[in-house]
Amino acid sequence: MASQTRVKVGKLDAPKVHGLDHETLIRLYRTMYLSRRLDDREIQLKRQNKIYFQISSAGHEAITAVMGLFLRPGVDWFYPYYRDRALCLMLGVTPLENLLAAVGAKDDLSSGGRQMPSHWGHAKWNIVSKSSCTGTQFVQAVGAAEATLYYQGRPQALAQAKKAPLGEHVSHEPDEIVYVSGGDGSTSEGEFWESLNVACLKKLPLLYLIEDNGYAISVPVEVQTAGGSISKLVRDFPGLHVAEVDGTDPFESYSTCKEAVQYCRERRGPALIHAHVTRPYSHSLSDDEKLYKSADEREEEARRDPLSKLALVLVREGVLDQKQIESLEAEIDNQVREAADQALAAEEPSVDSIRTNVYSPEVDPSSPAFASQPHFHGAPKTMVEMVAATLSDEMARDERITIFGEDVADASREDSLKHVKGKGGVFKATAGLQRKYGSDRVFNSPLAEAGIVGRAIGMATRGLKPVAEIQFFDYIWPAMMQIRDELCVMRWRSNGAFKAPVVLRVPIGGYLTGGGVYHSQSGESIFTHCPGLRVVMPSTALDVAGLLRTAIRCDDPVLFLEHKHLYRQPYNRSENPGPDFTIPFGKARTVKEGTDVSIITYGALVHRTEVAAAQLEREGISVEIVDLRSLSPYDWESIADTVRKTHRVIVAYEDMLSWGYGAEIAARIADELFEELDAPVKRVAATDTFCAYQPKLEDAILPQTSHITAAVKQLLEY
Ligand SMILES: Cc1ncc(C[n+]2csc(CCOP(=O)(O)OP(=O)(O)O)c2C)c(N)n1
Ligand SMILES: [Mg+2]
Repeated sequence: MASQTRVKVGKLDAPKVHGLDHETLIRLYRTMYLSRRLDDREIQLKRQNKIYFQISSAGHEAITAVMGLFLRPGVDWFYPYYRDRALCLMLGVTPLENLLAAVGAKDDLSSGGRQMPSHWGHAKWNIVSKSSCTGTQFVQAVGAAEATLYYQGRPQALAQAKKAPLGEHVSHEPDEIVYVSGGDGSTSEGEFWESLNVACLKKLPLLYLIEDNGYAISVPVEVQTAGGSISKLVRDFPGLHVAEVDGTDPFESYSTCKEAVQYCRERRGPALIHAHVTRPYSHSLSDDEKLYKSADEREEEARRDPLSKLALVLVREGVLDQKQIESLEAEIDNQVREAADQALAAEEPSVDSIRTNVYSPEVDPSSPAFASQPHFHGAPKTMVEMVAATLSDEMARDERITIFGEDVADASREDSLKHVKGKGGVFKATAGLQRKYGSDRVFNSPLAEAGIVGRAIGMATRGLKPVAEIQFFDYIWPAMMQIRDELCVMRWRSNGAFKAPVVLRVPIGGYLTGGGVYHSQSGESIFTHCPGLRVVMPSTALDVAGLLRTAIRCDDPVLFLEHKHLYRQPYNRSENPGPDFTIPFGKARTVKEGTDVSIITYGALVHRTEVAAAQLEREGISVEIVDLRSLSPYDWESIADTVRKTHRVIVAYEDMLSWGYGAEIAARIADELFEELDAPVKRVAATDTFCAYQPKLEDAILPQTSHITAAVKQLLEY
């Protein structure tokens, strides 16, 4: 740790300086100086083209180092911003670990060389992997703090989480808190406000540090934040402890941090510290602040530099004399030099390593372990009833499962539960679950999709199994950054140190006669385009049971797409196949065997294809139908087998014709199975436009049975 005091303290019995003893002051100075020298060394390496990026913590060192005095590595949970080097050093991240990240070494603990420098992550110290996104951390930290309260009341969930893969990093202490930091600019992100809302609603033990250096790259704070002060804006959040402090002053920072940490530890609610700091080294090495900051302003900032200010105090107060400071600094310079030499000699990641940790190395949801036999019981259920039944069975088995989203609870006001039937989701997919499993396990969230996904990520990172709902696919977009840049990437970017195995249930699709453009969208290819995410889309109640259970039991994030039009159809119902029925991902279902033409499809088009095939059968045409069920991974073997059998193939999908999911399947068939084809690959899909409100126009836009029969006949003409 960087905190060891090797320089002899001159006057140990001397009075404290503004409440801080000499040893603590020297520890702080050591860490702050080390942090600055690591920045300087990285800058030098960047200029020598030995590393590719540098972003400094210079000017932020005092408050972040002081924060490290009150937080406990490996006990509290951390979501630190990229300027938190001094905090990370205080927590135990070594200079070598800092520089291994800078050079992108194979053994870099934060990402195995996959992320830019200063993107902290350290499983042992509970420092959760951070992306480059400026606001995503806030809602994830909320989820982590929700896990704190959940584990408190659910010890069995904690025991189950410890037994799961990466369970060695699952921990819970009764007085643990969660720390999250961000810059002045990051407070303009919606996720910051979404997080504060939930933190205050739930009185979470969450400590925010807003490091206000007056700029977000070149944008000054008075242009960024209404009124120029974030602490003024948030003061009226109920139960939020708010403090404003000169973050370059360790003494002021000390009492401010102490009080805020205590507030959170005592479970009085969340706290926010607004710390004014400086940024002497421009935004990053890719920026030159002289382009937008005046010389006067830069000079004034230099006078507030926390490092030189603390050195002066140490000498003035007799904590260290000039010579002792010089020798302490020389010792640290040496330490940095040695660490840099070691880092520069470190092994680089191999080229094949880029494919590791995209998905769980322990649990393969496409493996035969997930193949099972149904044991049917009860009356036939619709797809939506099967969603609720499967969730219920899984919740009984695994206390780590939480369910939340908009309107998913039966009734948030528990008093009302005795008198009302309960809502249980706008489609009733979660009906009865709150009543059965408790309001801590099934609850409504504020109307905030990025928050829903971000919170789920935070919970999953801590070992829980959130099954969150996005009410309609059409409204998933506020959560897109959380999905694409966080959920899918958490395991890969941390090189397997962290994971986010969230299940996101999302009603999708059209054919609603009147759903209109905002209740009918498809767009699954946007998500199959995201490595790290599993995407499934069942077309029958039986497949819902098997695939949803696999989604919950696997250790990767899963987008579980439930077609709204299929929810209550009589033709896809099934008896309950039992509480252990799973279906492996990436295994298609042959709906019907045939010899003349193959139709590869999924979702709402499966049934339409069956109807078309029955009509064609009467005309003597034999159609084979393959329901993919799982879109990423998908069953290339089954696709190839059917193409080799019939030599004529249609890919039928509800998404738009161009760039839709089936376009890629068609392209791969044309690419890899060209020799097998007796006719071109045909696509049947939606028109490249939006669904219309008028049902008649919707029919013209979405693919229908008649389009499928016409396409089959066209193919047979070749
Ligand atoms: C979501 C997102 N938008 C834009 C960026 C590009 N970007 C990186 S840092 C930054 C400014 C951040 O300012 P602030 O939060 O004040 O932090 P500071 O760098 O000043 O410490 C921007 C715009 C990003 N990384 N993420
Ligand atoms: Mg800033």
